[in-house]
Amino acid sequence: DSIELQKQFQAKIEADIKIEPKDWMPDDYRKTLIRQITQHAHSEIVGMLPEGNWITRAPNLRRKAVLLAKVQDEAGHGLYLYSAAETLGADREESIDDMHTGKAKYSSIFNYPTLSWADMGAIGWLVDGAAIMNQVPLCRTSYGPYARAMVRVCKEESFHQRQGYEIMTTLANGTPIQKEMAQDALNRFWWPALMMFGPSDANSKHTAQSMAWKIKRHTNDELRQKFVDATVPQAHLIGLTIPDADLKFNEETGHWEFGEINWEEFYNVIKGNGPCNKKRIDDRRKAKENGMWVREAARAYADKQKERMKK
Ligand code: FAQ
Repeated sequence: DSIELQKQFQAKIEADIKIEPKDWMPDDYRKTLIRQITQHAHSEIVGMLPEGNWITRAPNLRRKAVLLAKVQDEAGHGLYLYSAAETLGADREESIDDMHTGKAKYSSIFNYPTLSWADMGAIGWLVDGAAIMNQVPLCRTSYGPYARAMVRVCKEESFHQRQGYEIMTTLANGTPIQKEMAQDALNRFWWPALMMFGPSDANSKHTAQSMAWKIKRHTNDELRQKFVDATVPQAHLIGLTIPDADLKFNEETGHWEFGEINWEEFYNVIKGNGPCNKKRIDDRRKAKENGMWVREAARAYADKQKERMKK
């Protein structure tokens, strides 16, 4: 029976028929999705912190309104994703607690500090740019609720990427000090942005199975290369230099070849030892504790309403 179900499931995957919450699915498919979707949700929520750090210090009202909207969008993405994970039977509060205890991961990129206003430009341009590269194919991922959530998320990420590149363009065309700020932000965020795509294909333990299930549509290295190819000309267009001495264009393949990623740094950050890991988790834990009374009050109110309805 189980072999038959397994066969039917794989046939649906081959035919590009979406898997829906009540459909039969292998346990490991469910587990892999819960892991990836909750890690993705945690990234959106923790990802609000580095930019939230600059909302009160945005250089003018327009910049402040845009940044505020962008950070709120990330909260929305987190909420869609937690809901998508719930359709697989994941418990939202348990998932969040797993992040707080270090059992569940979130993207390495959000463990780096935001030191100047130019970092808001670099994050929008590079971090949201990398997020789009990874998430556009996820609009075709095999699990229905995740794929549908990604459609709206990608529309918003695309606005985020443009607002970041616009900040970088303005700074790069500004005073020498402003241009230097933009270059410095690029220098600090370039390599961590490349690390967002995950370990090299040779070391990515989940890729083969996730590709067979069409959860992932491209490998980590394929998406990383696409990102480099799209982003290098954008840097050149505004007169900034990619901080990689080995970067060169290969006329034959049509791709930008780039230097070796510092994998020791990557693994160190995902183990919890990046520059801001402790601060990020502390901030999220405190947010949960400080918001507890609001949730308790809302629950008590809902219970009272239910009682009243009975009368
Ligand atoms: N950081 O075998 P693989 C955003 C983990 S965008 C931390 O290759 P997989 C938007 C991996 O989870 C950022 N951990 O794994 C935004 C696995 O963990 P395990 C979030 C990483 O899943 C912008 C282990 O290493 N986007 O938030 C990282 O097949 C601006 C082995 O790796 C997504 O999550 C990393 N960089 O491929 C918000 C997209 N890379 O098994 C605010 C959806 C790998 O130990 C501001 N996720 N790991 O628990 C994916 O596409 C995939 O999960 C990958 C990793 C590609 C990230």
